Amino acid sequence: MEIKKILVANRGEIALRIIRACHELGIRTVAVYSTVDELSLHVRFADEAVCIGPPSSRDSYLNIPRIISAAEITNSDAIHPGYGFLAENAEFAQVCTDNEFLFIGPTAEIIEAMGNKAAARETMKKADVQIIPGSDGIVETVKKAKIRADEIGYPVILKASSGGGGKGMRIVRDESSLEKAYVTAKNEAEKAFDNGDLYLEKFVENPRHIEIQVAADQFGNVIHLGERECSIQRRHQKLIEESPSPIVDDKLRKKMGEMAIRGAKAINYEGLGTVEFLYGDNGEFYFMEMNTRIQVEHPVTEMVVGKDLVKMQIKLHTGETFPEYFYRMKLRGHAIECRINAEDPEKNFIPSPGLIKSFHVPGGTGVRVDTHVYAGYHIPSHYDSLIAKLIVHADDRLTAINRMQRALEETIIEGPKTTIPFHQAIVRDKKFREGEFSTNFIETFIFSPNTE
Ligand code: MV4
Repeated sequence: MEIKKILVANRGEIALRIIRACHELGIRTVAVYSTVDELSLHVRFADEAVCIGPPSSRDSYLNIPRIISAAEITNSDAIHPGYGFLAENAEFAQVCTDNEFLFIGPTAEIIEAMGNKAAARETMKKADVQIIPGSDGIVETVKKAKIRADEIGYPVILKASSGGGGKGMRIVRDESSLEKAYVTAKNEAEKAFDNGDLYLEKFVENPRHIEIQVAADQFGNVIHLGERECSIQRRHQKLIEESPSPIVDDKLRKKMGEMAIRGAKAINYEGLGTVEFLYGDNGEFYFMEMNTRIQVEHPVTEMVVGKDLVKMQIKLHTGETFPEYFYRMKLRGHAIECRINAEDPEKNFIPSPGLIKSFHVPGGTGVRVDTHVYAGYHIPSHYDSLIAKLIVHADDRLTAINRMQRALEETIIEGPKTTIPFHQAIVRDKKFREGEFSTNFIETFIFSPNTE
């Protein structure tokens, strides 16, 4: 199938990232934008741009009819959803297909199957993928949750089946607090996702979040591209990601990789996907969720495999298969990404939108910056606060950390407060440098800005 024009249904750095991949493939691009994004670089660098509405996401980047109309009037062949917004919306994928636009992502059926987290657990269990001990599907009542929690033992965690990433989640340390946790988690889930279904898992203490990047063609071939270590997160937002993980050796990578491939094959997966695992301090790892989109942190994988994942993703959806050497892809060196947000780390990460007065990006060997902003750009307050991803690559982890320190030092952003000082504090930290951390790292981390 040949594709001449792709509409990018997103904004910010990822929209620009996708436009770059398209242009290298000789594919024309259409940007869509809300009225506050007119001066963003994704609009500037696309071949065409269509304003799809006012700032509110609901009326622009989340508005399916407006995006489909933009694809129609520009005669686009395909739609790339990026991450966030409509990327994992099964209805959107189906509407694209029904209107004869190629959706750059898996089918609506696969998105739905993995979007229902309780059902995804069951599906993966059947595929012989190790899941966290827990409920079979949803727990319909407090009583049923109590019975299952007794069987697997406390602590347990209640999670929203439509959730993912924190909302509608409660850790339960003993039977006496289960009922209240169940009710509050259910209410939260109903409010946030319009679906109060909950499932139960054994709570894994001090886990690491490690995910495997997979890629599948349309002929049943699936490869994995190594892991990403994503344990450095705050309130379920990742701050730093790296590849490889400091604790994954060749043997563990092979086991995790094979398990991820088995899971992807079991659901006839198509395109790029990520299988998330929790790694416990007992050395065991368990399937947690599968993400059916290109992820924010994909560049760390790109740096160690030396491949453009967005180009690969587009090619897979146009029916290309993997060249033979992809099955014995070597991972080279170590990559780290810091997400730079317009937030004040000294004021509980309160968003800090507004005018960027000056903007200097670092450079030199092994340094990459993915951003849609520039000096004179106004960060709108309506969307997430990611303004740039700083990615470094080096031969080994310590060299990469030192390179990240150097690159952070060179980065100058005047105007908004940013998370740069926070990143500088993390990369100075002894435990971080030793690779000894879990998802609890930030909770116990004491931030003191360097005043030198
Ligand atoms: C868990 C877990 C421990 N055991 N699941 C899921 C979404 C991700 N953002 C965090 N998640 C977790 N799932 C089991 N079975 C620990 C986390 C977790 C977490 C949970 C509650 C509050 C804060 C947390 C911080 C990091 C990880």
